[in-house]
Amino acid sequence: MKHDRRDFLGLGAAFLATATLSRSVNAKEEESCGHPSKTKQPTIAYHPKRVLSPATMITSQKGKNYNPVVTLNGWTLPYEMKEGVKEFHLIAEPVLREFSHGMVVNCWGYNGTSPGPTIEAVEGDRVRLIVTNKLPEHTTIHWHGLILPNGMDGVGGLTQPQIGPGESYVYEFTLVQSGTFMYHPHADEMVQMAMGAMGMFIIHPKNPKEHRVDRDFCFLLASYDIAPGTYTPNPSTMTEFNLWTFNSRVFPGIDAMNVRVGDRVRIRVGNLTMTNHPIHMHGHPFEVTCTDGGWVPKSARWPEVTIDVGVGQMRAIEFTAAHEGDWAFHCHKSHHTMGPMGHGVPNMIGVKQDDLSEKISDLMPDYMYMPMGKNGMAEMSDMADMGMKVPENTLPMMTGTGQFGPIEMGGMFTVVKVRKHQPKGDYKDYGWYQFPEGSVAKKR
Ligand SMILES: [Cu+2]
Repeated sequence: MKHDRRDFLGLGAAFLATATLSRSVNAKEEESCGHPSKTKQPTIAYHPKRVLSPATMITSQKGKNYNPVVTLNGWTLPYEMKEGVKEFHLIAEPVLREFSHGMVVNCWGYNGTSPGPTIEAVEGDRVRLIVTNKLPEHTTIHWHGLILPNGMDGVGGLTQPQIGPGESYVYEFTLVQSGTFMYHPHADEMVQMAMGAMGMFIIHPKNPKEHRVDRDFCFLLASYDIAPGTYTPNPSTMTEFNLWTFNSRVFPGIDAMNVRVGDRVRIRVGNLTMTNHPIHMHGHPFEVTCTDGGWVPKSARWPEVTIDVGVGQMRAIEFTAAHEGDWAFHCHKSHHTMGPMGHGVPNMIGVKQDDLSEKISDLMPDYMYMPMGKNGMAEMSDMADMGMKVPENTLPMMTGTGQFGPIEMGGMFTVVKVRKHQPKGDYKDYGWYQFPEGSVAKKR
């Protein structure tokens, strides 16, 4: 079933759907994947079931001989030490994820969030991962990139029986490598990953002096097809996704990466979408220092400002933050830095549309015609701000506002904030960069 926005954006002009139409699309979507979908905007604010309290953070970081990763808009899973084994509990379950202010999505994830919490451990650790399935169908977890006994690899049918709804399975193995890895189901993958079931698995080197950085960020790339006005991703979509996310968040809902001038910075990016993403960093050349296959030897590294992260791959990039400012960090496929509303509309660049609006409203008074992009799309950068009606639970195509005006992004985009005067021991976001006088490009 392809309930495409193109269907109601057709007729040779751009329309915005009415709420009625959106709801019928949503009802169809519920049938297609059997997931309990919301037909109304939830009235409660989104809260993950397990909020990482400051107390948890202190406990889980006490005595660590490594610098923990910062998961963008995410968290690290606490563990319990049981007779020398680090024991983690993962619960696969339906979750609500706020993608950005104004959009909440029915996802599948782990422990209350999608993506699930980051698992962090140290090379040489013995780990026990207890997986409980609260999804409506069977699942497994595959530990992507890990060297482990075959029976722990998590491929349903091939290396283990599927984990039925309500069942718990135990995975236990020793971590014999360090680097950046991922976890995801290897059971009905098409549906479960399209619904957001995935997470990161970070293994720090045994020797804390190896691969040491000051700031260590990580996130997963995920894509979704959620028809405007609806709440549930369509898992049958193969190429036509309309939401492109860092950790199931879209700009401006994505955390900035705050660093201090002089910091060695690592950003680990895993790709569990169905296409590649050329990830681009402004202002700082970087090197790829780690893939999901392991660390890249120093002699084999070269400078880049864009690195293509292929499907099922992980790339960790590193650079020394040298230049103060607000540096854009984004996927370079321009449609991947856009929100859903407005994709698939007819090309109106250069088309005279002055009387088209009246003609269409005569024919179809319930629809609102939007004279879209005669001179480009920038003129409709934030439809909601312009007082235009957008379907419920739907983000605009271009949004976000900086100190100089609209940023016109909406997908895989965030900012690396490099600051000279970031207070010691504090990486809070203190807002936009204060440009020295005379340092900003200006009108002549
Ligand atoms: Cu992309």
